[in-house]
Amino acid sequence: MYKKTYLTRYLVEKQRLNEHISPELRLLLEVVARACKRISQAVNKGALGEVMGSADSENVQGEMQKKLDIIANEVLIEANEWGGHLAAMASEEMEGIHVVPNRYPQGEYLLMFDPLDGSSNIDVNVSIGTIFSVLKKPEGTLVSEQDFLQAGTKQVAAGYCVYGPQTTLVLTVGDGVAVFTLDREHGSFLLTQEDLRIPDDTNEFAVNMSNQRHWTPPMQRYIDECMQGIDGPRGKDFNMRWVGSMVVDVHRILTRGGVFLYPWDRREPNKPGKLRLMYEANPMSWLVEQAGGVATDGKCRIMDIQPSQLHQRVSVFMGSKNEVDRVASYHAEP
Ligand code: P6P
Repeated sequence: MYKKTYLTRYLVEKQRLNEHISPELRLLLEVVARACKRISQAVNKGALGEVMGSADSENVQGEMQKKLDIIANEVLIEANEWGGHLAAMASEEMEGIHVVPNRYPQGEYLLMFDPLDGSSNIDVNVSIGTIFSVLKKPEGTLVSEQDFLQAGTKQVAAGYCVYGPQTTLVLTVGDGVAVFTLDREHGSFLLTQEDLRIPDDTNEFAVNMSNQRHWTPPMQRYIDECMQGIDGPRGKDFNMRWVGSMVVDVHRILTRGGVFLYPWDRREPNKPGKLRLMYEANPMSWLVEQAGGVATDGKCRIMDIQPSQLHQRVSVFMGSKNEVDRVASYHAEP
């Protein structure tokens, strides 16, 4: 009989083995998981829940917001205000930080999230997800935006929830990567995989090929060699997958290997990349590294980047070690 390990039991066992995992952190992650379950229910209603389409508003990134972007953001804020384990939150959908109001119990953690990654896929019924990252609030001071500007190596928990054919919660607290599948009958997340490993080699890359003419020469070279297949310098054929939801493309890579690429391109030369460091690249980088993969911005390890802005962007190359090392080596050449 399959050993039924629910999220709480998994976290209690990790708590016993790792002193940095406090009961408060465990409870915080359980609050986030419950919020993801509620978001999953809203997403699954689709048109029946009157949650499809745009909200006729823009987020801080200047992107059109979908109704579900706003709903997901509100679900996460409300759940975590009551949760009592946070000092403050930051979200892709909000310009500044959201300090937990004094009428709620205050905690020592900082939560950052992209409430609904890939929201352009909502209206066409393609998988999307929530990405989250947890930091500890520095001692003493009243919480401020500056407290969030910590390198990815300072994360104490990171994860995502994919709203697809299954609702799948994937997380790490620094001791491997675990996968939980939502058992809708009982409304609980059941451990279905742990200690995920990304193969060092792969023949599958994830990139938006329509941007090819805008890339730098090293990026052009890497993809061109993959496209030459077995007749080219790589000596093997490659396959391409691009969902358009980072959370889904990275979930595939964590599950079967691959390399995810979103490099700088000439369309917005003053921005280092499209994806956001604090609540997309950093949490995904920790998960990838915990599964034996590599995550770089083309020059350095993503998790070593010292943030200067809450919504700063970054180039992203992550996944199977030997492929990411190769594309990074092309960028390192003079
Ligand atoms: P493009 C979704 O908007 C997102 O931030 C990531 O989830 C995804 O990987 C990327 O943008 C897709 O970007 O340019 O292919 O639409």
